[in-house]
Amino acid sequence: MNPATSRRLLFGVGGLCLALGLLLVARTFWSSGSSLTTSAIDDMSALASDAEVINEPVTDDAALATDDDFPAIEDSAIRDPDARTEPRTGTITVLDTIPHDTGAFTQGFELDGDRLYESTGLIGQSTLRELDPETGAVLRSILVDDVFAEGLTIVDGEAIQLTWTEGIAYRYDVETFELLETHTYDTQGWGLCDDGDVLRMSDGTPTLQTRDIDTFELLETVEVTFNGALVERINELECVNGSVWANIWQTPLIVEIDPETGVVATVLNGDDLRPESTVDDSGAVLNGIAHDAATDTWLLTGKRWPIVYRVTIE
Ligand SMILES: [Ca+2]
Repeated sequence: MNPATSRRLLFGVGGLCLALGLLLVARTFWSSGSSLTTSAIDDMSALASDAEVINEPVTDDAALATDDDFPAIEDSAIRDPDARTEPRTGTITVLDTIPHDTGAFTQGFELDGDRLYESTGLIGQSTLRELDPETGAVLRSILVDDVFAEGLTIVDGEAIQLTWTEGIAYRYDVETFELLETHTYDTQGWGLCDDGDVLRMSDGTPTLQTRDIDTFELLETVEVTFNGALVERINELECVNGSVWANIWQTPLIVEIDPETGVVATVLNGDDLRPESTVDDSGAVLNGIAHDAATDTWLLTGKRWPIVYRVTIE
């Protein structure tokens, strides 16, 4: 072997080793990153696998009357998240069902007093609508042109509706659905809820954003974690008593998040709620969470689900 051939061989072997080394490092990083987020959802699923859904609708209207009918919730850890030190599972109890428009690709769901609002997605089908919370009937609906609408919240007589990738939030007069103004943002838009002084927003990542109610300015962010692992795909949100409740996209899980620390405190398993008629529709996932403050009950539904459940969570 002449010296030139020897040098070429040396460089060749060296280059191969370097490439293999880089591949190994990249694979290690990829594996650890992947397992970090995947394991969070796997771990939550394992925790929630035995969580109970009591799905025998209660038809007695008196059961929906007052907080006094649900003393267990009054005393439960849901009202005192600070008292908890580790995630717990919660129980969903179905009280009643109402019909839901199976054409609605539900992206946002919120009660404002006794009025129920929904945002639906898909390009060409996105809407802002008001539903009758007793019958599920669509009372009003406007088409939102040429965008993929996402999360929705109601603040002081105004509806704020996100878009998925367009970076635009629409602000409407809730009485007339007249567009008042638009805001822009740099991330994707998934879920939105009104947390009193601020808005909470999800963008499909583990990041939970806090935004100014009036200007929509990004104020701060926190990473959502479950037992220290990041939780991806934080989706539809509901702000209740200082906690942020969120469903995890493409899973039946609903989690309660401390918005100051990002820590998941409660995991609910809504697997048994999925209507039989939707099991072959991979897009028909749980995606609507609306809390009824008057009765401390919740309305839960999913994209293209034929049913809205009224439930208690304990
Ligand atoms: Ca909601």
